[in-house]
Amino acid sequence: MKAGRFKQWGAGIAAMALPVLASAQAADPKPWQLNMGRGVTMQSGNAYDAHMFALWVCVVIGVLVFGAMAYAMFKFRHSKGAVPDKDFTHSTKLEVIWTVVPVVLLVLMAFPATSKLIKMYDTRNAEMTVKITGYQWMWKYDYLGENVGFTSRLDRKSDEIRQSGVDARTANHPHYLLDVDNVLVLPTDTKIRFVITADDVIHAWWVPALGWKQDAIPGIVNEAWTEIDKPGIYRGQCAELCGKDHGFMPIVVKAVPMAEYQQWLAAQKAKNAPAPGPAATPAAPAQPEATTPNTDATAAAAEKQAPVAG
Ligand SMILES: [Cu+2]
Repeated sequence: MKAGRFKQWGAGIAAMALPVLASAQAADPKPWQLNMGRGVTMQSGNAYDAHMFALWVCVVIGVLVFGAMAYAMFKFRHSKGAVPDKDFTHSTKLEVIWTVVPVVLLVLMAFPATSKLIKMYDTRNAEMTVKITGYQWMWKYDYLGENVGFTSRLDRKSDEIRQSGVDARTANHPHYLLDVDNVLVLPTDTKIRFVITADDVIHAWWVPALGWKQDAIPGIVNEAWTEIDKPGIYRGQCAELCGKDHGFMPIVVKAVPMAEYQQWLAAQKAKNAPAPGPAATPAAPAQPEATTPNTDATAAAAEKQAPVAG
């Protein structure tokens, strides 16, 4: 019984320590991953470092405080003849110490955090811009100046599973509710600026591996940027409760080397080019689907304004 309990604790502590030691190399979260991931951008690395710094500061404080408490409890106990000091009221020296030390620590932590935050919001010198628009319940991506744009919504297989009523764990979908029909393709090692807005209610665009999330608010254009270090598939979700299908508007970013991105972009442009004859209509990108008549009308209006709509 006792050995079993120790084993459990051992496994728990190892589970907590391992992600710290391995600095959570993988971008995708793992089952039972307790620490945050390092991600694949400068911003996510900064956030991770700030988080680890604060974590270790807290660990040291925790060990000192609980250590002192445990020591006092065992050393000065009644059965050992300890006598309480009934006249003690306060100690100015101690009060100064426990005020000054936390203030110094907070200032120490604020300096790197602030400089990192300032870098995080510096969208200047971006090499390209992608406009992200949130809809109930999908995302629309426009590559500004490229005449390329499309909507990105939950993959049909996930949608079928969720509406079928079967237990999703038996459906054997490795990325259930995390796949989309059209992924956001981005080049690596490129500073990409995002302008983020919404067409109906507030959403939030969040891909943990990029290290930030940004609100998508109707009538307001928020900015963010990224520069992805390594190619890969990075998944995210809407992070602002936006209605009944909030949980069903995932995000998939596919980061590829610049040459591959250029190829993909050229193919997308060819797809959007006007057809040579009236008979041959090219396959138009998926239109925002009607969820309510109102949403449909506004989405259609947005489509009309955007030059990308075929
Ligand atoms: Cu949403």
